Amino acid sequence: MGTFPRKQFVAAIGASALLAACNAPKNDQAQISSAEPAGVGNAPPAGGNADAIIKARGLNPGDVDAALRTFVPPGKHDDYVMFASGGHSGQVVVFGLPSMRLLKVIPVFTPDSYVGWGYDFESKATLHDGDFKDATITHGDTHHPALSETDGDYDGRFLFINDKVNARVAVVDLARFETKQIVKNPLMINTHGLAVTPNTEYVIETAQYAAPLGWGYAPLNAANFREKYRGLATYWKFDKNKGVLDPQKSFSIELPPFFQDLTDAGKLDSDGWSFTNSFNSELAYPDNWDGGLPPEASMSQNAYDWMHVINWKAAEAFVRSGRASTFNGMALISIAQAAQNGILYLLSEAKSPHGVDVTPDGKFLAVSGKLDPYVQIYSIAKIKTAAARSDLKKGPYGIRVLPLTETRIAQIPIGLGPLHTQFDDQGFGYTSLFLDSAVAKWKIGDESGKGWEMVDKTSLQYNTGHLAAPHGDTVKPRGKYIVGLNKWSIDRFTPVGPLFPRNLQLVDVTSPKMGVIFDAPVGNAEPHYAQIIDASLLKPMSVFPVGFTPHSNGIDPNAPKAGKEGVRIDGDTVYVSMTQARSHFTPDVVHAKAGQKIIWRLTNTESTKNAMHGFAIAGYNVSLTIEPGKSEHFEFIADKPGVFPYYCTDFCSALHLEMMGYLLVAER
Ligand code: K7E
Ligand code: CUA
Repeated sequence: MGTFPRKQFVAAIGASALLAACNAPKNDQAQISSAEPAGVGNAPPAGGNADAIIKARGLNPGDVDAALRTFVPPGKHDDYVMFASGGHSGQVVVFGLPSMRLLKVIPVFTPDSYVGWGYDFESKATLHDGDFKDATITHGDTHHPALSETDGDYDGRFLFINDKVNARVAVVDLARFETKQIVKNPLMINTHGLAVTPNTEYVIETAQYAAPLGWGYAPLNAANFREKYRGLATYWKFDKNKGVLDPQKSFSIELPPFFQDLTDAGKLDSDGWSFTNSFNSELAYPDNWDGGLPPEASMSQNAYDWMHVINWKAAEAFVRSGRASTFNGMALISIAQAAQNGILYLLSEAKSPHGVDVTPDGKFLAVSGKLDPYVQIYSIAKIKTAAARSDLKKGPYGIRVLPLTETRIAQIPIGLGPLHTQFDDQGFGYTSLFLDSAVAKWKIGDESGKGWEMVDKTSLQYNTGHLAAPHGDTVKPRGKYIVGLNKWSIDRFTPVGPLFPRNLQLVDVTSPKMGVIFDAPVGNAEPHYAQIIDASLLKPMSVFPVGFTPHSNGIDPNAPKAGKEGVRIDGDTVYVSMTQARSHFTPDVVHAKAGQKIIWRLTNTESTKNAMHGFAIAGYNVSLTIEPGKSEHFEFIADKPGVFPYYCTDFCSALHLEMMGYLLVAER
C-alpha cells in the first residue's frame, strides 16, 4: 500500500457494505437494544402450521408441552443463568434457563487459548498464585460453584469455585465473567466442599482425603493415620470491597482424619454455624496392597459416620483473641482447642453421607447417606440446645458428641442412593437419587417431626449427582425448575465415540407431577454441581473503558493509546506498544534480534459492544481474545530467528483476514 492513506483505500474500493463492515459506527450499541436485537432471522417463519409439524415429526402432546416450556424464541433472553462446574476440565460452564443454551465457558484453573487465559502476563500470574510448592498446576477439578450472597440470597457479584484435586479456591468476578483470583490452601493437599456464609463473610472450604497438614510427609500406617493425618475446614475471609479472598484474615480448623465431604452454612436462625459431613469414621486407609480390605470396603463398615457441627462465629472470635497458632501463614485452631471452646462438635449421620443441606428457613438440615435410603432431618434448634449442654459425652479425639436421638427429628424414605438436596418456594425439598437415577420431592415438615414426607418421584437418566434449582440453596428459592446433573447419558444422544456426553436434564416442578422437559448434553467433564441465579441480578459490563486491565480492575497507565503506539528498544528488551481496531494492528511490523526479550502491550481501542479482536502469533505460544477497551500484555524471549506472522483470530470485519502483521526476528 505504500503511503496510500487507509481511508482513501477504503473509499477507492468503493463498496459501501464493506466500508460499513470495516468501520462500523462506534455508537452501534445504541442502535441495538440488548433485549431486542435488530437484524434478520428473528421473525418466526411465516405461515407456521403447528399441527402439520407435530404430525410430520412424530411428536406427542407431552413433547409439545415440554417444547413450549423451554422454548426461548431467537433473540429473546433466558430468565435464569446457571453456573455449572466443569469437573476436571477446570472450568465453569454457563447456561441459560429454561432454554439450556450454552452461553459461556469461563476458564479458571486451566489455560484456555480462546479467552487467552494463561497466555497473557496477568492471567499467568493468577494461575501461578495457585502453584503447589514450585510446581505450576495447569489443571483443576472444579466441583462446587458458590455464588456470593447478601442476606442469604445470591447477589450476582461473584462466583467461587473450588479445585478438589489441588485444594484451591478461585474467585470469578461476575462484572467481567472472568477469574480474578486463585488461592492455594497452604495446609491441605485436596478438598471437596465449598459453601459461602449468608453475607459472604467467609467461603468455607473443607478437606477430602486426609493427609499431614502443611503438605507434609508421614508413612502410611494405622498409628500415623490416627495421629499425623488430618482433615481440615478453612474459612477464607472475603473482602467484598476488593472482591478478593484475604488469606491474612482467614483461618482453618484442624479436623480428625475422617474424610470431610460436603459443607453447608447455616442461615437466618442458624447463621454462624456450618455443617460438614464426612465418611470413613472407621479411620481406614488403603491397605489392600498389604493384604487388608480395599478402601471402599474398609471405609463403609460402620452404620454411622460423623457430621462436624462448627460454630464459626465462635471460631472467628477465638482467632481474633490471638489464641490460635499459625501454620504456613494461616491461623489454625487445633482439634483440642476447637473441642474445648465450643467450636466443634460431632453428630452421627447415616453411613457414607454425601449431601448436607440447610432448609431455606435455616431451621433444619437434610442429610443423605449414599448407602441409606432416607433423607435424615435434623433440627438445628435442637442441635444448638444440645451443644449448650455441659454433660455431653466425648467421642473420637475428645470432641463432644451431640446425641442423635435429641437432634434428628425425621427420616423420609425416598429410595436408593440419596445424595444432594435443593429447595423450592413452595415448601418442598428435592433430593437426587444416584442409584435410582431419580429425583424425589418431599414436603418440609415441622420441628416436632411431623409432616416430612415424600410426595413425588420422577426418573432421570442416569446416575444423578447434584440437583440445581433457581436460588435453591438460599433463603429465597425461586422454584419452577430442577436441573439434574447426571453422570451418564448412555443411549440419549447420537453416538459420538466412547467418551459420551454428560447429560443435564431440566425438570419442570410447576405441576404436582414432575417431568423432564429437556435434555442438554455437555461435551465437557462432569458438571458436579451448579447454581442458578435470576438473570436480572447479573449486571456484567459489556465494554471496558479503553485501557482497562483486569489486573488492577482499572485503567493501566502503561496501556497503549491510539496515536501513541510504537516500538522502543532498550538494551536487550523490545517494548511493543500496540493497538488493535477494525481492521489493523498498529504498528503492523515489529523488529527484534534473536535473544531479545519482548514486552508486548496490546490495547483493543474499540468501544463498540462485542468488537473483540484476537491475537495469535506463530511459534511463540501466545493466543488472546481482547474485549473492546481491554489492554493485555505478554512477554517472551525471541529466541527463534525467523519471520512470524501475527493476526487477529476473531472474524471481526470484512477485512479480518487482512488484520495481520509481522514479527521479524533477525539473526544476531
Ligand atoms: Cu456429589 Cu464433588 Cu458435590 Cu460430585 S460431588 S456429585
Ligand atoms: Cu480483528 Cu479479526
